[in-house]
Amino acid sequence: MIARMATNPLPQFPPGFLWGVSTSAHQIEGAADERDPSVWDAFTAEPGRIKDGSTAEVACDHYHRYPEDVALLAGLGVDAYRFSVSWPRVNSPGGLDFYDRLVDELCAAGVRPVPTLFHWDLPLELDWLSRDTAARFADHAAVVAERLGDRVKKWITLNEPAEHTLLGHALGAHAPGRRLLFDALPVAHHQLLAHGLAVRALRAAGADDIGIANSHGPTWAASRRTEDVEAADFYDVLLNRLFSDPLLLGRYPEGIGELLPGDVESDLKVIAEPLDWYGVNYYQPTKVGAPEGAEIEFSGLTLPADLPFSVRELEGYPVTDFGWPVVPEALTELLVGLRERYGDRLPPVVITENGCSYEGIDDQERIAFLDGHVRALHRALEQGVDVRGYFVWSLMDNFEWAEGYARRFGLVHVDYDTLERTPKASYTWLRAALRAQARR
Ligand code: IFM
Repeated sequence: MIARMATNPLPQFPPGFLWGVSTSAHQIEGAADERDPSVWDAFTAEPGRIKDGSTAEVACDHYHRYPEDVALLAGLGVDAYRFSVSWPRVNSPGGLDFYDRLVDELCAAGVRPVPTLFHWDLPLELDWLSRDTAARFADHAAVVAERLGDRVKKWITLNEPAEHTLLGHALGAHAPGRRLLFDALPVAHHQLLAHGLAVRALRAAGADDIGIANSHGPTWAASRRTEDVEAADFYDVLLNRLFSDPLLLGRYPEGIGELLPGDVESDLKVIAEPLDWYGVNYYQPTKVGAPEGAEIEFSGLTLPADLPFSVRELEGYPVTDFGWPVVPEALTELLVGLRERYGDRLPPVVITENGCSYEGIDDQERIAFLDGHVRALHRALEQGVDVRGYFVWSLMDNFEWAEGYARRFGLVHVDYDTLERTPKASYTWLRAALRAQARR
């Protein structure tokens, strides 16, 4: 293992601060033939959907190699492991047994299990355009809580409903591959309703430490011109406030509620069930301006020309191998902004994902990225934001959705031919940083 980069010691975080790493079922488990199919299996089978033509049938084979992966977690010294429970696997005979074994292994290793109940791999027969899927999700939550609730104390309902709506249903870049544009709004509403119903189901099963993992990033207007500011505000509503306002304020941003089906007011009471904490996945800020009347390439997506905004290149920052700008200070801005917008309605925050895609085992850029973001997080704490945890995305390289295996986000390298795991320099760096936190 290499850990050349000697960074200054990180600032000290409060006692009890939760350090962890994240993964998701579809991206690492493999063993696709040992569970029911999901929308991602069907999408991946369509020619041209996945950039490198790969599938997640084997992925990291975590399903069979989980003891080795738990040993890596224990060796890293994290307090907690955020993984997701595959809904199609839970529906399959013996599927829950796997999570039972995984949770036992984690507890025996002294790592707290933090499951996410939905991370995009919807059972193939279900559809978020249907309101009934929300009720089915609550049933799924109850089944998992019943089985794991004696050992799992911290729960996450959904991962990034914004991306699942936008990429999967509005733009068609992710499963299920729909290109509904603004007609995808019911997908957002039904996921939020599913979240609220699942919170109730988890509480009924005795859970008292429940959050959601929402993606957030500051939106920066391309200029002070009114057209740019209005376009940026619109984008901010779609990517940020469409999800956080109903959850934390019990209302949709202006103009959105009217576009949604059903008795939205009564659904909002369910959606705004109080949370014990609020999960934030942060990767990058976005610069947005008035529409330019042309298709735009952004984060590997082709955005249509007729949207009421255009995403602009953010110049002057280093970029990851994915082309995402590295802007740690935007994490401080984001957290302070959330606190300002939601005040006392914002529960304690946990960063449920933060990370970067870089090639190589001697990943000094990842160390610099994590170092910068952890410091930015500490600055948010100093400015009074109640942040209680930080999870790195990801424990290991994995199936990065439409990008296939071309993007490596892991602290641990995975050789996809042999499935051998090799800790990267960033793993060694994080282990030392966590030991230093524990010592002081
Ligand atoms: O890999 C994804 C993850 O599944 C959800 N959040 C963003 C990560 C990096 O793109």
